[in-house]
Amino acid sequence: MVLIHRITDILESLGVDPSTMTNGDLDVFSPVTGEILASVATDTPAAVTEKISAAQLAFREWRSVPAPRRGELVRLLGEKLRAHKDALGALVTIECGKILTEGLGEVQEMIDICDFAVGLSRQLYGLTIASERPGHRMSEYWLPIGPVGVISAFNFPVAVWSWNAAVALVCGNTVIWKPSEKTPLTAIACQQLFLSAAAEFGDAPKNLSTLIIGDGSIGAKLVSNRGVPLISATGSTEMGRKVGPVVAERFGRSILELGGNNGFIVCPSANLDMALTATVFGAVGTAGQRCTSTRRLFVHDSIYREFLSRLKKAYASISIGDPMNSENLVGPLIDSDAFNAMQTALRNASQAGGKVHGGERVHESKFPDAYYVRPALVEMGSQKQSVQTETFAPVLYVYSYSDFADVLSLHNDVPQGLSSAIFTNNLSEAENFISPLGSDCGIANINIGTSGAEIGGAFGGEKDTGGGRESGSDAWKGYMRRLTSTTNYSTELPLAQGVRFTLSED
Ligand code: UN1
Repeated sequence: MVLIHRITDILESLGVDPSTMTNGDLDVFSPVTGEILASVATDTPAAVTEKISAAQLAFREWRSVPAPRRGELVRLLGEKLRAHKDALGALVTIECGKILTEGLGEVQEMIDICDFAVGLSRQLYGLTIASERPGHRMSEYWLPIGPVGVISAFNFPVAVWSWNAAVALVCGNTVIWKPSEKTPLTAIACQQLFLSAAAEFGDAPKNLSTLIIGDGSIGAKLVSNRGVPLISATGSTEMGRKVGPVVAERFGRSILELGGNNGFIVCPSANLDMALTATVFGAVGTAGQRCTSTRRLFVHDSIYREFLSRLKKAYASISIGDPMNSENLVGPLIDSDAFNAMQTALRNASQAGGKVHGGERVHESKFPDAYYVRPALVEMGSQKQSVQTETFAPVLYVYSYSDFADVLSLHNDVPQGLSSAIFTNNLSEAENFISPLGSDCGIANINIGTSGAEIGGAFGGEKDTGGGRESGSDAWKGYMRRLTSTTNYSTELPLAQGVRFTLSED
C-alpha cells in the first residue's frame, strides 16, 4: 500500500497544492504504513509573534461584526465540510490512523459543531438582574475576548479545532491554531477550507483564523503571549501542567482538556450485550487513543466470569489492519513511542499481579515501520487499587467488585476525571452514579460507553483532566468576557448598600 499517490489527490481535492508540501523541515508520517507523506514548513518563533499581531488586528474588526453575521461564516465553513467530508475523513484516517468510519465521524463532529455555533450566533444571551436601587437597571452582557490559541492533539486532529474555532468565531474572537506536529496535513486542509469559506463570505478580515506549525517550543510562544487572552489546550496532563501555570502567571484564561483514565461499571442487572459492545468500542476504538477511551472495567463478581469470557472472545474476533478497509475495527498506533508506552504499561500491570492477554505487535513483517497491536485485556481481579496512569493505547484493566459503594470509590480513586459509564437497569445504582456521591468525572453516562460524546453537551473533565469545558451547552461563555453594567435612569444617585455620601458645595 503506497499512500503518497492517494494523498496527492486528496490534498488537491481539498484545495491544497501538494507541491508545497515536499520541501519543508517537518516530515509527516502515516501511521498506516510508516511512510513519509510530506515535508511541511514549520513556523519560526518570530512568525508566531507576527501571526499573533495579525490575529489581534483581525479581532479589532471582527468583534464589531454582528454575531448572526459571524454565524454566517461558520455556516459556510460547515457547508465546505459537508462538501469535503469524504476527502477530509480519508485524510484524517491516513494521517492519524483511525478507521475510516471514525475519520468520517470526526468530520461529522465538525459539521455538527458548525450547525450548533450558527444557532448560537443568535443566542449569546445575557441577563437582566434585579437592582436594589430604584430607577436602576442591572444587566450582564457577553463580549468578545480576543485571539484564542487552540492547541490540539494528534488523535482528534480536526474536530478539536472546530469545537473551539466555530464557537470562538461566533463569539467574535479570532483563532490561532497549533495542531500536533504529528498531524499538520489535516490542519493545512482545514485552513484551506476555512479560507474558501471566508472568501465566499466576502468581507471577512484577513487572519481571522491562522495556523502555526511546529513542536512544543512553537506552542510555548503562543502560550506565553499576553496578546492571546485565552488558550484552549487538549493533550496529556503533562502538557497541561506546563501550559496552565504559564497562562495563569500572565492572568490569561485557559481551557484545559487533558488526560482521562475512564472507568466503566457493569452491574448485575445490566444488558450484557449492550455492555459488551460499549466496552469493546470504548477500549479499542481509535486504537485506545481517545482521551475518552475506556481504560478500567469493573464487573460485578456475580457476572464477572461470564462477561470476561465474552470479552475475551470479542477481543479474539477483532480484525486489526488497514484502517481504510471497513472490515478492520482497529488501525495502527500513532508511532513507535505509543507502542513502547503500551509495552511498558503491560509489563507494569503484569508485575502488579495482572494477567495480560494480547498486546503483541501484528503485521510487523508487512509494515516494519507501522505499529499495529492486538488490543490488550488485563485481568486485575479483585485488586483494591486501580491503575493510576493513562496509557494512550488499547489496554483495558478488568476488575471484579462485590459492593456498589466500594466500586464507586475504586472508580474515583484515580487522579483523572474525564469520562465514566455505568451499565445497569437498577434505578438506584444509575441515580447514585450521577449523584454527588457518584462519579467524580465531567462526563458520567448510563447505559452508554465512555467515548463518543455528542457535541451538544459541554465536553471536559475534573481533577487532572484540567477542568475546562468546550463544545456545546454554555461552554461558549468560556470564550467571552462577562460585562456587568448598571444604568441609572432616575434623577437621584443612591449608593448601594445604603451608603451615604453627601457633598456640601457651599
Ligand atoms: C479526545 O479524545 O480528545 O467523546 C476527544 C469522544 C469524542 C471526543 C474525544 N467526541 O470520544
